[in-house]
Amino acid sequence: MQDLQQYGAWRARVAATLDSYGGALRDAGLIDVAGEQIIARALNRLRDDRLSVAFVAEFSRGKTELINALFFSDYGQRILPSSAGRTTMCPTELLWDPQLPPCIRLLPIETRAGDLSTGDYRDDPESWTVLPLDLENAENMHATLRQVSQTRQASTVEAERYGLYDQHDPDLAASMDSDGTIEIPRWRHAIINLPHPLLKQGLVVLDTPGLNAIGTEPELTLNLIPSAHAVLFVLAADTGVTKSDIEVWRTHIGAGAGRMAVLNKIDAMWDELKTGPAIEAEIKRQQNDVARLLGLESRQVYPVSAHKALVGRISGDMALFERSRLGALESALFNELIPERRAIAERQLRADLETLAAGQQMLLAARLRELVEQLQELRSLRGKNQSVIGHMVRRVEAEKKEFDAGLFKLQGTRAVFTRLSTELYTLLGMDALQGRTAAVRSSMGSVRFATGMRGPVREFFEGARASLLEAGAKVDEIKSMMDVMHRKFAAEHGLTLSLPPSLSLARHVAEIESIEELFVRQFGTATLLMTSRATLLERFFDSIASRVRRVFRAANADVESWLKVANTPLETQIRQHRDGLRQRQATVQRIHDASDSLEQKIGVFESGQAELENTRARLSALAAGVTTTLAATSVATSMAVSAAYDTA
Ligand SMILES: Nc1nc2c(ncn2[C@@H]2O[C@H](COP(=O)(O)OP(=O)(O)OP(=O)(O)O)[C@@H](O)[C@H]2O)c(=O)[nH]1
Ligand SMILES: [Mg+2]
Repeated sequence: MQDLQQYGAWRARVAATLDSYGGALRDAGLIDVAGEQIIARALNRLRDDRLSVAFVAEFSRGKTELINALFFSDYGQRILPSSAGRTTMCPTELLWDPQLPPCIRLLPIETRAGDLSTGDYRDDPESWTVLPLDLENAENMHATLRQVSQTRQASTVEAERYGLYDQHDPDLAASMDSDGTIEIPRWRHAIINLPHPLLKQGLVVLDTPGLNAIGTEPELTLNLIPSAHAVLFVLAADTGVTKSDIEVWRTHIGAGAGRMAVLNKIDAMWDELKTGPAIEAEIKRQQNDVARLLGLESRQVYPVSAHKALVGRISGDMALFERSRLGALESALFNELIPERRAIAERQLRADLETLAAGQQMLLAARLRELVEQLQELRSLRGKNQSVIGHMVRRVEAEKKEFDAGLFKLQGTRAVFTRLSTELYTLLGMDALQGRTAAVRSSMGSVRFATGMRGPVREFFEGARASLLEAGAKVDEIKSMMDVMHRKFAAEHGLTLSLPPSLSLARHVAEIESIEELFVRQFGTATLLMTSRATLLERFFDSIASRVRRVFRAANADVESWLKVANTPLETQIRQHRDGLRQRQATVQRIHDASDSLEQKIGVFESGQAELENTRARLSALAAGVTTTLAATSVATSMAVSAAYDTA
């Protein structure tokens, strides 16, 4: 837990140093639109860096109890409802969004009748029922949070509409009550907004309902579980590993990075009639069994007692807490997660810093060059008569005219740029995507068999991928056109220009592919498909469409900001060069008119040059400060760095 707080503090320090570096660049006028974009994005990333941990398992394995024990024992009682039988009825997220008051937001189950996925509803506050949370009173808070286990009776017709009932599914048919109704969850999704210290640091906890609820909520399978940084799979020592446990593990989790298995309820083995070593051996044996069945190594399975850990923490019984072994799971969770998150953040920030420094150096170098040229020009005027100076005035003027003509020629390439940009936007058009989504939806409606529905969904993925690939090719085309234009312009006017940044859409293509993979995992095999699974598949497609829309929106945003900055190196340089020319013209003119003394002017330029050198040194020190804060592992060192930094 401390690790998470430290990571949060590290992020805050890096953000602070980065912010002052940005401020200094701005003051020195050495940052362009592209640079501003990099800083804003990096600061956002540091602020919103979330760490999500999902708990997935069959019902009653103790997921919720584990969450209570790991994160919320400081409330002095069980905060999320945990009890025998099915308890958590809807996916429940715990997080802190400072924009909202402490509350629980609940999405009614009836929304499952529509075409929208839970993800879509996130942007629509109207659809959620909001209940405030009374932070002062843990009892009241617990009572409000019991909403996540609420259910109600529904007719089979209604339940079928939500994809929650299927007469051909023997398990579901058995759940029918004598009056012909079945019990369904009251809510589809819950988001608990809580200003808890860990949640404030960016931790997001996802509790899921057990049983086939995981399989019926596409948002879980397609989005929340795959995107979680850690997934904890919970088994219980008293039930052992059942067939349905294995099924959940295979379809929804599987071995991989950030995946951990927990063997809960080891207190069931605390038999007073057995010796300590005998109990120990028993636990070890179960741990090995679990590992073998899940295809993990034994050390990747954590035996714990969530219940005893919670009791131990609440009652201050440290011996009991020790015996619960929760400590080992806790440190493994954070020791594994945080260094990795940090390494990713560090890598991104280093790349950002390099780009910023390169941009700054280029602008500085250009400005220095202008200064040096002007100084040379002024020095060459020493001892010259009026007419030579007059000649110089005309030469600068000619140079400026030529430059302006060059700018005019650039207008032509701008038109090409605009045309290509429009073509790019068309490829990524949201309307076209919406059209294709509707087409798949209607062709799904006309096939009665779920197996027949897979074709259109596959084509949908194919189409989405093709559009992104084509868009990527268009981006490359624009980039090479811009490169040529930059090189030509730089050569014609003797400027050094850096080439525009490049953009890759590969990560969006990869995301489409991973969504498709999840779809295939769940629906790809013919055997799993009952005819009546059609409603479920439709629900899934809605979620898939929603995810793909999000990918396209992200790709559009990338393209938009890239197009905005693609031109900036050229434009900033042009502006700087033109200002330089204008200034030269004015200076020479004033000396020609004898309103300024030559020596005085030379003095001004010389001190300007020295000042610029100073700025360069100061900015490199600031940039180095950010890098040191980035690398600082201990709080002490990085505090020292930021202290030194503040005085710099
Ligand atoms: N003996 C013992 N009981 C536990 C332990 N952890 C949880 N339980 C009990 O097991 C029951 C189920 O726990 P929950 O936390 O509700 O389980 P869940 O996995 O969240 O179940 P669903 O919400 O229904 O999916 C509750 O009665 C808990 O008190 C444990 O370590 N030891
Ligand atoms: Mg639960």
